[in-house]
Amino acid sequence: MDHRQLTVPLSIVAITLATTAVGQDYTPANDFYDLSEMPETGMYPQGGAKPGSGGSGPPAGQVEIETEEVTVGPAIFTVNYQLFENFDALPDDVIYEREPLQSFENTDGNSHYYEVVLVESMNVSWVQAAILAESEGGYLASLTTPEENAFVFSLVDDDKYFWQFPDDYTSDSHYRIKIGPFLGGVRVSDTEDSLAGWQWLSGEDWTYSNWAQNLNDGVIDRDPRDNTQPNGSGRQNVMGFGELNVPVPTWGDYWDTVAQYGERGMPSGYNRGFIIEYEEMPN
Ligand SMILES: [Ca+2]
Ligand SMILES: [Ca+2]
Repeated sequence: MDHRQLTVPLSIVAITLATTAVGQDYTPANDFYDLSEMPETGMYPQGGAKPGSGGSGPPAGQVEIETEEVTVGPAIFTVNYQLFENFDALPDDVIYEREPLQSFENTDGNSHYYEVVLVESMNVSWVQAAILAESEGGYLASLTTPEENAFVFSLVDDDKYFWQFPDDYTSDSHYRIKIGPFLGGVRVSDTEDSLAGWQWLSGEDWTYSNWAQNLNDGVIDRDPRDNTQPNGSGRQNVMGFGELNVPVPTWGDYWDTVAQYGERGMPSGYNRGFIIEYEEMPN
């Protein structure tokens, strides 16, 4: 199972890595989305410098969290928030619900099991979700056929699994986009080509994809920008359902800082869950 190797090394790397890994390219509004009601957690240092406020670092009374490199499958992430090795280790303010396993027989005849994890507290990053899936003996779901994609989407086809950017989030036109549950695709590429380098944590070939399309219909896609996914210009390296204005079975690529309130000038949004796939019935 080398292809699913996941380690959380103890080594601490230079903090500069965090700022070179990802850059933001638009300006936050003055009246930024108020995060004061969000739960306090080590998952991201709540109360840190809010966008536009200048400064950085942890809020008073909170421990500085070192930046570290974390290897997840084929990818390396630089994170500045605490990670937990399994569900039992999660702090109490991570509020989640693990839903009953559902089985599905894919077109190759293999039946796998799928577990939706609803994270109501919206404070589990893609990296953390991948670690939790691995700790259970599974992986973030790989959707390798239209049939599997349709089945898994049917498990999360509800607004409660999709986080929506609030209207007052930013003066940027990226409004009311919904970020859906995380899936197991990760992009490993040095290029700016958003389509390049996608891999499944399962190790399966990336032969099927279902990226969201720009619809300009005013209903499903109210974002006036060209919003065809993946649109990360090589900087949105994890993925999940969504990135349109209603729950959709198509995919968006996301910043790995989604669900992480870090020092990068603005949060990249939140996330309300993820899907674990098991090749065999877990214990
Ligand atoms: Ca799969
Ligand atoms: Ca995207």
